[in-house]
Amino acid sequence: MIVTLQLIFGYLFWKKPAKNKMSNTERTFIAIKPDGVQRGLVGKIIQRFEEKGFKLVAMKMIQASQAHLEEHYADLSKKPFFPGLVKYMGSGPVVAMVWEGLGVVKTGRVMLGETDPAKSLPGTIRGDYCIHVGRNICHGSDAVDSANKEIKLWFKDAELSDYKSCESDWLYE
Ligand code: D4T
Repeated sequence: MIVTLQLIFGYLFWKKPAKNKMSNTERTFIAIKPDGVQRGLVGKIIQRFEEKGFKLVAMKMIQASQAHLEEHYADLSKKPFFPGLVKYMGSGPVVAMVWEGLGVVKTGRVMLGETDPAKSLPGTIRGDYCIHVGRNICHGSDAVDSANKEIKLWFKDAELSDYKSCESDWLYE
């Protein structure tokens, strides 16, 4: 009897985890493109994510192959700018990074600004540091699913650091 009551109450008052609940350990893939590297903006872009409070989980400089970039931008393969995009992205090293934090995918995109720098507000990375859509200095995942896919494409599991940031208790309640 008691067990039955426990089951009924348990069922009634059990709080289902929200399906889209945001997590402090959400991750996004951010890349500083070859123009961002050449123009000496690596430090400034990293600084913005650090100062915001996001946690750096992985970072490396890599000159990506054509095949790798074609896979990264596979969704855009039918676009007229695709060949130029792949060529530009492979024209020099990029700084590939994984950043972690609550809502980092969406907030990361806000920090980057619009794809077209001309439409990006001052205060955003693209709004402050670039002019042309074909040289927009940084990439950021556009959704949690694509972030996970991109992180897998650019990093091995062993390259992702697992550590507690000493700031975390002061960033989250
Ligand atoms: P990335 O992927 O670089 O963060 O860009 P976005 O997510 O903001 O935008 P996107 O996928 O639509 O475009 C990818 C990449 O293509 C370049 N591009 C885009 C371009 O050269 N000409 C264009 O007309 C567009 C729309 C810029 C970003």
